[in-house]
Amino acid sequence: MHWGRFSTALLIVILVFAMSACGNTPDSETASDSAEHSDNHEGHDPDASPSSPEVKLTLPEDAKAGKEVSIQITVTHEGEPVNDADEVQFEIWEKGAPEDEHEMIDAEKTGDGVYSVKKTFQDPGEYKVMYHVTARGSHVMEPAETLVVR
Ligand SMILES: [Cu+2]
Repeated sequence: MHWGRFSTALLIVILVFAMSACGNTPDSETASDSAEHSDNHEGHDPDASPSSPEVKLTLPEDAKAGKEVSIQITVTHEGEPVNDADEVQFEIWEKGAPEDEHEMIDAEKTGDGVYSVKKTFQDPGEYKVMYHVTARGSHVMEPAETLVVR
């Protein structure tokens, strides 16, 4: 069994799913280009292949209803802060809310590799927070994290 080939195919499936899940279509040519690229260079020096940026989500520790909080991510690529992200959005919804009630908020760059939004939750409850980052030819998103608002 060709595990290498299988995992490349799987990666493409995940990538395509991630892009369609987003509602917008980031540069799909870049995606197929880089997939071809890694195919052609299979078995070569791994440092030479393109890598995705890393994203770290920081949720407010003490979120209270009616009080503005800041939600932020830090984006790095190969150990360096990324200050030229093409698009950073936060998707926020109350736990259990249908897809059409998910709020998409464009983030602002507020520091070195840091992108954030300010948000006031009107009601206490459990909220889901997810980021969508398009940078350096990759789209990065992780399953939502839970934010408890008291
Ligand atoms: Cu996304």
